Amino acid sequence: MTPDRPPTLSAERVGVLGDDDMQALCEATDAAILDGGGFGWVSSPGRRILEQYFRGILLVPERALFVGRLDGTIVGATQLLRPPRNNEAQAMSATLMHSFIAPYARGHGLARMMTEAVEDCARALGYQVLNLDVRETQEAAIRLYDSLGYRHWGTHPHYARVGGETVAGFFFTKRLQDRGRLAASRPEAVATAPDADKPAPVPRSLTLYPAIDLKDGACVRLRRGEMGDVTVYSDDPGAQARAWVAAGCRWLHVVDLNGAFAGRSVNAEAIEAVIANAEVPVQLGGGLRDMAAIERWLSAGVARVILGSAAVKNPELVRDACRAFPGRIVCGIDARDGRVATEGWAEVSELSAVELALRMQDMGVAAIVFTEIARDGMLTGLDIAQTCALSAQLSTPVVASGGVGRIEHLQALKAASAQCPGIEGVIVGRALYDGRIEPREALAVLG
Ligand code: AMZ
Repeated sequence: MTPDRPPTLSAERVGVLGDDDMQALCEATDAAILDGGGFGWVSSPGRRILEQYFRGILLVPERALFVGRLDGTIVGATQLLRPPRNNEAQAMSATLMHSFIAPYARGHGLARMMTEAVEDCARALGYQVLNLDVRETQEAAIRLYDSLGYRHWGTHPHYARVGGETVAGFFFTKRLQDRGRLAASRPEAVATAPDADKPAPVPRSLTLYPAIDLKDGACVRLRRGEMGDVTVYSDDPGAQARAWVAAGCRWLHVVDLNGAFAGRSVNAEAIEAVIANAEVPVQLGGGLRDMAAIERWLSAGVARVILGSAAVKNPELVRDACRAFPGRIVCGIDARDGRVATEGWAEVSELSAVELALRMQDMGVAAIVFTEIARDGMLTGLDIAQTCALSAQLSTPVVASGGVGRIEHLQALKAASAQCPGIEGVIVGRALYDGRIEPREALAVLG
């Protein structure tokens, strides 16, 4: 940076982190932690952990990572956390956390820019309130939040131990929406507001996961998971992946069907073709039953792995995997009459879907994909009531699956998600392949 040129500043949400950005982010984080401020850690956890942590954030739908750049280099970061959404009150508020700027980049106003970027994002997602907490020793941050209109509403006297000292923590909150927006959700709060008839808050967007189910190397769809009732749609999984991405899809959902029956990956070549051709994150399930298989696919470029049978039969594996790969382990719960099926759905266990989901949530899975087997491939509509009931008992996001046949089914899910904010996305297979639903139309409805 030359002294006579003002620095360029920017704050943005990041979706992927290249090597240079990751390096700069870890360095800035380390410097901020060593300086004693602005992050959850009180001592440096080391480069490997930091890297794992940031990669994990990018894969957890409930978290959004924002970075601040000084002359193009990342020098700080903050996160928007969309907390458990079990009820309406929780669904109203988001949290700003782990905000920091490296000591060498302070004084330019980047922290303010990042905070405003987070606020804009939270506002666009329909949140009414942004909460945050900060140590009493972080005086610059306290001044900043004060000047941005945050209200200090509480103090925790034993908030953190820093350098052998106990320090207090301050809790701040800010109302994000204008009075018109607020009126839509709490009419009594602004009964006298002249603009009380403004529309309701923007509902959150749902992720569309187009399904690539692989059988004998080809892209297929089954009906109710029966291997005998199969429709082959493409014998080129790589081309199929490209097609869904070209149509605007931001994720791919891949299942190795032979693998789910065999208990090990069978369609490895086809999966590799999908990974090589997908410019978007891929989640993969089917036949992943041990740590070696999980590691293999995560290091081969899969963003998240889905564990189904292992969740029922080997929960310790799920726990260990969640610890080793935070944010990258998803549980697939496939239910027949509310009971969980395994081994390619050939076996039905005694376990209820809700029981398993709660256990998996405790293990730390990033999301739960819930499939109603009776509807899968039948085009008759999702089991929205069951999916909502499940998500209402969880703080982990739920992806709905099984039965989408028409655009109205997605509209119904979107409408239901206002009451069930834990629903994060939906898997669509046959209806997309048959052209009953156009990807762009689906993305427009869900987005
Ligand atoms: O259609 C089926 N018979 C089927 C299917 N789609 N069987 C399993 N699966 C999927 C699950 C989950 O994503 O929905 O395979 C995954 C689970 O595999 P596993 O091997 O972990 O149980």
